[in-house]
Amino acid sequence: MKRVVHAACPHDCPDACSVLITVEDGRATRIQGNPDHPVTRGFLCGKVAKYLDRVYSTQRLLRPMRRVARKGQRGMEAFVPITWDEALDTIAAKFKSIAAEFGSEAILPFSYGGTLGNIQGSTMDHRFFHRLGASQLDRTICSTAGEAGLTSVLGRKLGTEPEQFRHSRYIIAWGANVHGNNIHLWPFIEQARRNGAKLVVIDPYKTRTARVADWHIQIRPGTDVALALGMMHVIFGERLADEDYIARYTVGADKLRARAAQYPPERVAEITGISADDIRKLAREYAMTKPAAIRMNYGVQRSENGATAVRAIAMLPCIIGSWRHVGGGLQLSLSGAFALNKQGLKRPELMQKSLGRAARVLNMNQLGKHLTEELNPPVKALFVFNSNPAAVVPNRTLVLKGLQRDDLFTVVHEQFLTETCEYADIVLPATTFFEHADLQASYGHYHLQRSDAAIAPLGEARCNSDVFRALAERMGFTEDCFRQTDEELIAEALKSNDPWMKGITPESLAEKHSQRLKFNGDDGEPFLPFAKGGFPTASGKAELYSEAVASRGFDGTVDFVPPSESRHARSEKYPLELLARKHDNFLNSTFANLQGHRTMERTGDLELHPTDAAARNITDGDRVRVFNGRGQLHLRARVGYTVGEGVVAAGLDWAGLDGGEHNVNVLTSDRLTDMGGGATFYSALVQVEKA
Ligand SMILES: Nc1nc2c(c(=O)[nH]1)N[C@H]1C(S)=C(S)[C@@H](COP(=O)(O)OP(=O)(O)OC[C@H]3O[C@@H](n4cnc5c(=O)[nH]c(N)nc54)[C@H](O)[C@@H]3O)O[C@H]1N2
Ligand SMILES: Nc1nc2c(c(=O)[nH]1)N[C@H]1C(S)=C(S)[C@@H](COP(=O)(O)OP(=O)(O)OC[C@H]3O[C@@H](n4cnc5c(=O)[nH]c(N)nc54)[C@H](O)[C@@H]3O)O[C@H]1N2
Ligand code: SF4
Ligand SMILES: [Mo]
Repeated sequence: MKRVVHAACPHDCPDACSVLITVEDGRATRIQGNPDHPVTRGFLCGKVAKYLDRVYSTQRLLRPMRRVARKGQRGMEAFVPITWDEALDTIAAKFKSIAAEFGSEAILPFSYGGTLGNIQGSTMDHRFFHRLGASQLDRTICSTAGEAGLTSVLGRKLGTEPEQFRHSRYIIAWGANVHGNNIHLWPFIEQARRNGAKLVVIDPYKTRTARVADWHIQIRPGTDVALALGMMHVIFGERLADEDYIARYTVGADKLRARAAQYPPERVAEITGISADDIRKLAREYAMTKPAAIRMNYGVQRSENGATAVRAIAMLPCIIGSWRHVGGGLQLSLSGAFALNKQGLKRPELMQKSLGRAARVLNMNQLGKHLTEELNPPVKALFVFNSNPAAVVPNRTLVLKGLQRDDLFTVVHEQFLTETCEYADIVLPATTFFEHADLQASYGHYHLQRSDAAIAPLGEARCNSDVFRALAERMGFTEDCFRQTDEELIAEALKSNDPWMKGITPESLAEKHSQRLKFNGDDGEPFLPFAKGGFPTASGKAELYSEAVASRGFDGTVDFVPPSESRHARSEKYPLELLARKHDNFLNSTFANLQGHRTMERTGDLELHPTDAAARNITDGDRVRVFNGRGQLHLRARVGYTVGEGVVAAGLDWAGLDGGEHNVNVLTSDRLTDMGGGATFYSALVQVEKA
């Protein structure tokens, strides 16, 4: 029998696609983008279009396993299969003994974006670890710096919906690799360009998006604050600002004017590497072409001054008043619109029961430090799911040193034998989104979706919620919340009095699969979050000066502070700025292990500028050693103009594939961003030499 199941792609991607899965006799035979979904519009990215290869890969983990070899040894031979009962009993016994000896905070959950589904992403797991009294994980690896910067100006993570970009006349993709990481915005941009819109890309790397743009501005990494201030200098100086919008809906404009006056284009040119004429041209075009929209993405905030950079860029639409226009404004993340019942799902009050207080919070970007430094209590157990920390966390050498500890009990719940599994004591098999139901919000559009399970779990795989239900039972947690089914969890999530959630119920979602949030009480009208102010900040206005930011020791407007790991440090030992990038055809470390996906991607390369190559006697194709004080790796030189002078780039990959050891995170730093505790993947200095 043949049927078509409605699902939603749960990967960490702004597009949150509506997916149709054809199932024949219990087996998925086809995947396609839903043609009726207003953002998906009938196509999927190259990664997920090949998803059957992932679901039915012969490398899928299908049984629980126990380690029998030393930690760090690769391959299935390092494990023997065990039953779920044995696995769960072992974990529960270990958690109990560790809690008794060291306190429950010696146990640390570690998860991130394996699935962004609200049920499999963070519900039962949070309940479980709260009830256990485990340490809390500060999930900062991706977006918290940007969130801090954005909300310091706007108050909430809201912005321009993708459907409106078709009406824009001027589009800036600012640290946003639209073609690689946000492909469903592209058709709207193309539509706008057919109507005469101009696309500008501000990125230190010549991405696929930059190559097809009208104008690529190859900014030096970590200097966006200066560029935004330079634009403001021109906009204020040449009276291009929307003074009416500023007067009505912003605070701190005068302080900001004074600051911008310190950043004439000539000074900004020296910092950013962009000519003063280009800075003037960009500012004028942006302020004078209506409507103008900025698609900023998280690339901007992976620098030491990343939160301030986002703060500075978020001020621009407030100054030119582009929030007023359909097709104007700015988008970074739209996730703040989804007022789901997060408290009800996560039950933070359970911590009171176990600890009588909130458990300590550990920043995930510093996992290596937490596992290797003296902590009280030390981390003695790590439960990893929805994440591959051995690959994705910065300062990987330190992370591996920690994971290598024989006295650390590590559980990994996974679909594949990842690099992290190489250090696991117990490995548990996880389902894919084909095999479980979920509720899917988005950070790149305003449609809430229900994802149905298409097929039965493969082998003995279990979904995240099932694993934590079973563990709660083993631990003797008797609260009712541990017995809620996934369907009950979906209903719980939708218990919300927020007006934008009106009319979105378990029943309506089961029938319609996808519903746009109800912004104006009705469907379909363009949503203009800040056309008439309404900023949910302390002042009720867009904060061009922020007391909260100032009280934390930063400039209350914005000011350019160069990253300590940047060319401004004038390091002779490590003079090159590294962009430790994502691949277009992988999703962070996900998909990198699948041969079909690898053939679409160039891996193992170090991209460098001809001048930097010549200075080191390196020619295209040479093997090079890339190193700094944290680590080294060997890559193949690719000489060209994808990067500017003084900048090199390499992609995130699994170590150990193709016989190489090329995981770029041995070079990245676990230093945190200015605000938000974020990761600084794009602030790292290295040296390169011919191997
Ligand atoms: N194909 C694919 N899609 C993905 C992902 C993936 O790995 N692959 N990852 C997903 C995830 S987890 C996320 S968070 C989103 C992220 O989506 P993006 O925010 O788009 O992510 P990045 O690729 O980190 O950064 C975007 C661009 O910022 C540039 N950049 C780096 N430093 C600077 C700087 O200092 N200034 C400026 N202006 N630009 C800079 C980079 O060169 C890069 O091209 O994408 C998601 N989608
Ligand atoms: N050098 C460098 N490092 C980076 C980045 C970069 O740009 N450069 N990007 C950073 C960013 S933005 C992010 S968001 C992080 C991402 O870090 P992670 O969230 O760890 O991302 P992934 O590498 O995609 O690993 C997710 C894992 O979850 C598993 N998984 C998927 N679904 C499920 C499920 O339902 N249950 C369970 N138990 N497991 C599941 C997948 O198989 C996969 O191995 O990486 C960061 N690391
Ligand atoms: S990864 Fe992104 S673009 Fe690809 S199918 Fe999933 S949501 Fe869509
Ligand atoms: Mo991310």
